[in-house]
Amino acid sequence: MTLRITILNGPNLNLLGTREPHIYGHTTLAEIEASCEERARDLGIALSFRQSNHEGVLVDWIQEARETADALIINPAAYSFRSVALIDAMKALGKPIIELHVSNIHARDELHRHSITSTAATAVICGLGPYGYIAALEAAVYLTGGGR
Ligand code: CA2
Repeated sequence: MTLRITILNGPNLNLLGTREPHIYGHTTLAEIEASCEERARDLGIALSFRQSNHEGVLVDWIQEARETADALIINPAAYSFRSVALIDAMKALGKPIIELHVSNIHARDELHRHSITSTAATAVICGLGPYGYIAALEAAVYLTGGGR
């Protein structure tokens, strides 16, 4: 069976590549999506790639992934540091979850250092830039045993 992976992106990630390139680089989210689609094709993954600036929408999509995905990759962005709603939804998923950050949050300022959503993740990837998304796809294949 085809492995189904959902990638969710949180608030302001639609601005990637347009500002603060010293932290987030020059690659846009559309370019990241295109490279994920290409890698997913090679790996035989059916990919859903989405972004929202709204916490409740992200909660809805995590709940939807209970039925539609075998693993979840999520960059919760600013919600990483305050969203109990995302934690609850992630804990209810019952599937492998990889939390992903483009930057190395551990080397950031106090405000961006302590992800609380990672407590509900199976694994965390950070600091690899846009390549983190590819690494996360490969890790999702590993975590799911390569297919259903
Ligand atoms: O490094 C990451 O992927 C982050 O999740 C990105 C979040 C930040 O709050 C986290 O600490 C780490 C911010 C995403 C906003 O991205 C922007 C990109 C360009 C211009 C403005 C914001």
